[in-house]
Amino acid sequence: MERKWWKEGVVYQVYPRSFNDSNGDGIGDLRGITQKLDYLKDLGVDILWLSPVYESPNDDNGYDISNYRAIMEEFGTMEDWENMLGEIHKREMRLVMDLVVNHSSDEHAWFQESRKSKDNPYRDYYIWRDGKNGAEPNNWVSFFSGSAWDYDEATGQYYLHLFTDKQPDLNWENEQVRQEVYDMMNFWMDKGIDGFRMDVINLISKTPGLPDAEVTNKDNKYQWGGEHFVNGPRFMEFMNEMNEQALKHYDVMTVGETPMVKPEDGAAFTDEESGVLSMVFQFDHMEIDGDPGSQEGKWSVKPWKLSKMKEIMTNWQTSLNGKGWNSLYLENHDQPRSVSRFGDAEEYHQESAKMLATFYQLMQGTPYIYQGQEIGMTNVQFDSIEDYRDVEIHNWYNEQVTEKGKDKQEIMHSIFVKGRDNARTPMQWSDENYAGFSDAEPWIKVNPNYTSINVKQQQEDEESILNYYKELIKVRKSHDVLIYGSYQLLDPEDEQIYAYTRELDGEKALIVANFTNEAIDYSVSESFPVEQAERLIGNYPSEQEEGGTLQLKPYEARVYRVQ
Ligand code: ISL
Ligand code: CA
Repeated sequence: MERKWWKEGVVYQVYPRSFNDSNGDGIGDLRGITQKLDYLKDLGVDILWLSPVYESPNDDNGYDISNYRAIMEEFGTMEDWENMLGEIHKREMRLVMDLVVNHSSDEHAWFQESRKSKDNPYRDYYIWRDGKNGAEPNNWVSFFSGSAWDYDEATGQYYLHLFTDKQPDLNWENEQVRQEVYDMMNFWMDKGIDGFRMDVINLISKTPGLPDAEVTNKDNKYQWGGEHFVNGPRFMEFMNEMNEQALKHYDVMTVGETPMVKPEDGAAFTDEESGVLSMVFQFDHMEIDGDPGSQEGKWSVKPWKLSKMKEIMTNWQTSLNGKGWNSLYLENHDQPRSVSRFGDAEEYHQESAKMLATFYQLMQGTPYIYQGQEIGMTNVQFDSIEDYRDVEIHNWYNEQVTEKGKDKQEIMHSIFVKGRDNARTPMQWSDENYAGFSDAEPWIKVNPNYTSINVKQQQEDEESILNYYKELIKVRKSHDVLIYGSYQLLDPEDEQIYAYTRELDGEKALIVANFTNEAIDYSVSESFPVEQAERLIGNYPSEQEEGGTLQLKPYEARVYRVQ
């Protein structure tokens, strides 16, 4: 396996709108990020991934880009951005930018032209079709509820948008579009960035003819059309071209956000010989508490099983071992907070947050930390739908409550558990007003628990989640076995303890994580001689135990090593 800086590093995701506001307008910004670089360096992260900071009308908080080569006014200027990049590099960290090219904003100049007339030179930059029998060209549902098509009066045709109606899909079949994208990527790489996180990149190629989706849910007017655009027919061809014309000329990392991707696909996409991406974000483990396989399924609230989590993670670990490379994450700006989701944010906040960090960061792959995760930020509940900002939440609420008349309480509950705004409340820096995020009222409400969960308090507390993250990052970095070692699952059926080993050139590590609020005696498999092992880290003070049985406390996690 090849050594790479992006395999050894830890990535920290910044959602700029909610990270740090430097000028008191209630919106996070680039200077705000620059002010916090020492904090990030001290945490031990190597790579920053910035969610989009390009010019945007913010229908989907920057994932709707109206100019790929300009900075969003609310976030600052190109000079601020260049200064930030310089400061990142000065600290020997790297910067990964978001690349959102499945779609643009409808306010992008290309779309403004495209919609003018059928013979406009930009018409074919997007996906326009005639209606069918007075209705949409096909039955596809949008990721964010309703039809994936919008009718445009000016020319009497429909355009495709897999996301909101302000995010028209770019037509990758058009060679000029692809060239524009590669040129734009080169523009940013020439400025010195270190990689891209590619938004829904495996949706760029659609089945020719855009056929109807199979009707899988008769109650719905529109259907999940994934079979016609997930890992579509020309996806690998386009990605190879992108590598040829842009990526391969720079020392950059890439991570593809790839919904519905399976381990076989992940292995092929990231293959060291024939792959097209450094790594992918898979979603199998994020669908564990819903109905997998469609976008609507995310809103169901289902109990999840540890044995299923093991099956999923292990499948990804073993399918990519020796071929490609995994990304490791429990949170991002689209997902609920992990301590609320997989831990116990009430009774065992600190213990379970540390346990979760230990469990996922020591697998084979590059660990990602989402802002606030390192202090155990939790989900939030706003009583009024008006306090939510996310377009996905509003579309879901309108469809279910306003249009279908579903029970309001039930829909609000699904939003409390699954809504994306759980991850988008302002970063909790201190117990001052607005959590120290801003001097003014933020664009979205602060989670009221900022008085007890915040960076300042955790910096002062040796036992804090924040300090544990620092230690964990150091432990991973100082042991190759934790980075490059192969992964073996122990006790697949155990519903309480997640235990696995890592192995590299005769060196072995054991990671044990108690996912329950009970004390459990766990006897370690004879394949790992725990009595002779050195303890590397744990979230409780260490104790002497006899034999190969570990007396684990609620949400306890431990790591051992033998040589
Ligand atoms: O948010 C999700 C779960 O509700 C995901 O399914 C998400 O819609 C999907 O992963 C695509 O996400 C990405 O593209 C979207 C944008 O809204 C998300 O923030 C982004 O991460 C459209 O650009
Ligand atoms: Ca600001």
